Amino acid sequence: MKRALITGITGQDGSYLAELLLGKGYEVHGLIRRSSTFNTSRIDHLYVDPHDPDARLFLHYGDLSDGARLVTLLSQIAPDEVYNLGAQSHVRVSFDEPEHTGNTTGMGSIRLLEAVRLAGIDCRFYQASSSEMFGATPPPQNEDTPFYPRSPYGAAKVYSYWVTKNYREAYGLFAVNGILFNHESPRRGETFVTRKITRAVARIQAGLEQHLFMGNLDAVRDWGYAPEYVEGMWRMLQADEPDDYVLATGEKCSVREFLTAAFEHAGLDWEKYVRFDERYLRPTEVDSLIGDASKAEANLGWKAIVHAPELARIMVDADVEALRHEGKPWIDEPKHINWSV
Ligand code: NAP
Ligand code: F7E
Repeated sequence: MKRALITGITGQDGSYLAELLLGKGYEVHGLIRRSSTFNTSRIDHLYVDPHDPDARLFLHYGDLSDGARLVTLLSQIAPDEVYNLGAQSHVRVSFDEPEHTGNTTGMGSIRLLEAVRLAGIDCRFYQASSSEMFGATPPPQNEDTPFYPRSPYGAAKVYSYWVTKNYREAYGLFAVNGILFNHESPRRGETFVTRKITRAVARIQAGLEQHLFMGNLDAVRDWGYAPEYVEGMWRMLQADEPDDYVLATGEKCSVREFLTAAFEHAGLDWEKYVRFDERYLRPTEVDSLIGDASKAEANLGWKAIVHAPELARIMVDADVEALRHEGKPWIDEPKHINWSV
């Protein structure tokens, strides 16, 4: 049985990757952060009590800012594959918390690479690199496109990209960079633009909200479907040789076009509801990201299937369904609170 360690297992990609690897018969270990409220909602459906002899998912407290803990965990778990998905992953937030973003999204990667080296284990290493590294370099972008990051997040990812490459060259580690363009799903964090839109569509349709406040609608992205992208991550680690790969759909879609598709799917005209709020602008914007994933198609047999318009429909349907089950928060609330204490 192969053993994998996933940092960022509680995030969008981590949850899909854990599902994929468990489905392939792996034993999966996940790094989770201690938090005062539960942060495992995306993987709760996968969890089996570790006392159960059939349990194959194990969670460990840790943090990418704590190098000693990473060395201990790598030594104890001795994984065959390490997927480094943990990061402060929000571009806008990286302008508010640049130092924290550098410490986790950048330095976190070298702590994990060092932990692999110091633990002396033989494993394959996946680094979650990002199209944000291309930043201001015009599309189409592929593995040979120069980096020009436009945020502390993008700059931190560039650092992680290069140290991953360096550990491959310096120590012969099977280490790869997956340079992934935006990928979304119903599990996408609520403050990323696609999910913010589809969640608002569901709430506006249900009469719970009247307006959606947005920033730059002209930005162009290449939006794919997250479950397909975690399959690409896995394929990169099964290749004969370590190499870096772009994963993308190759199709462009502006924020405005995504808005239109999402609202139209619910029978709504977005222009009646959307308002501008400058707080959602970034000090420096990435205007256009459109990926060329032909290397991944040629070497890994990977190709994106779901494109932006269908993605918008999948996400709207999921948010409409989620709202149906959620009920109204003010009615549910007393059920969760023990007023007598
Ligand atoms: P996400 O939903 O924001 O998940 C991020 C994960 O990182 C969460 O599990 C989070 O834990 C964890 N994390 C944050 N800070 C940490 C720390 N200090 N120590 C350990 N774990 C920490 O991100 P995602 O969309 O799944 O993306 C996965 C990775 O791919 C990220 O590295 C992201 O930057 C990168 N990426 C994403 C995209 C995309 O379009 N989704 C594209 C390119 C690259 P909590 O749950 O406790 O917050
Ligand atoms: O913004 C514009 C915003 O926050 C997309 C992360 O997964 O993908 C993601 O980064 C675009 C930007 O994602 C709002 O200005 C307009 O141009 O959904 P986003 P992102 O910045 O592209 C890359 C590949 C990653 O690696 C990152 O981890 O949408 N936009 N109005 C808005 N964005 C947000 N969040 N909110 C708005 O109201």
